[in-house]
Amino acid sequence: MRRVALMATIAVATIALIATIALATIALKAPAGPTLEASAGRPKPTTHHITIEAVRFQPQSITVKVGDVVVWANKDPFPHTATSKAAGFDSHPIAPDASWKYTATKRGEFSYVCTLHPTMTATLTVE
Ligand SMILES: [Cu+2]
Repeated sequence: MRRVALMATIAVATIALIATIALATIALKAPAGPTLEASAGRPKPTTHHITIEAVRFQPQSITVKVGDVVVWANKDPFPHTATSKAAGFDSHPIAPDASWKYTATKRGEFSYVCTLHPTMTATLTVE
């Protein structure tokens, strides 16, 4: 009889151990869910396109969010720049048919010009 009781105790202990391992495995896998949700909740950066054509920036005024990307594409047959008047950004000359990409990291309203054609003005607002 004692032997049977011992066998039963071992069986119960084994089942308890297996259950503990199974629960620990589930618990270890659990953090994957909340991590994915957190990255999905973050807003995705948007890319905004500005065309430089006929010695003009189009659109003249644009508002973007911090982290967004702004791309200036030069469609004229000569170079242009997109240079903020205050400290912010400077494309340096963008060749014909080339483009320049800027990630808007700084908040504010940036008036900018083409340093090669100072009558070309526009505004980039980063909020
Ligand atoms: Cu220009």
